[in-house]
Amino acid sequence: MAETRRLFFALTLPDKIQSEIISWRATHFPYAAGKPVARANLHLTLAFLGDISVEKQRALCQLAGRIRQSAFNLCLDDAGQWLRSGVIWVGPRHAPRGLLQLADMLRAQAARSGCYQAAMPFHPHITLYRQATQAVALPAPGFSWSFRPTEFALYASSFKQGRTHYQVLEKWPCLEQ
Ligand code: 3AM
Repeated sequence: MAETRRLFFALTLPDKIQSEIISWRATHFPYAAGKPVARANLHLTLAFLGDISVEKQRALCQLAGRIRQSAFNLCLDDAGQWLRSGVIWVGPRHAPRGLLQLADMLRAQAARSGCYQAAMPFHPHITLYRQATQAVALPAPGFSWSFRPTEFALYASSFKQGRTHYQVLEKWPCLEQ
């Protein structure tokens, strides 16, 4: 059988924002809220591709390289919990148009290439905890991190020795106008 990898497109977060979110998480959530996502694994998923072959990966990378996405500002000022999937997240209260366009393009390219795309609407978020199936009190509004994403990336996800590892395989810039 052809070798496949579990891949997804995501926005990378600047190191500084990753560190600030981790510090904030440590002081604003109960210790046992769920399984915390490691600092280096914080990302904003744009399109999930599933387990795909090297050929399909190459084709999707070519298509991604043709995207000309203008840069946009992203303000992370909202948090929530999805009890069914056990996810606690932070994300933008108002998703910038550029972010929605980028996710739409990547998801449409993925769908056309045969990668199943869930019918659920895109809800941009950064997962902070997984396996958070008991409701927790969310931090009061007032927090926010703003930045200008400079790139999006193709990530490979693997699960080894009880841990999820993400590896950035390729990156593309968001273009300044
Ligand atoms: O890190 P987040 O939560 O944004 O939830 C999975 C994770 O997103 C999502 O892909 C990201 C990397 O694993 N994911 C996993 N399986 C999925 C699926 N079948 C999925 N997204 C959509 N459909």
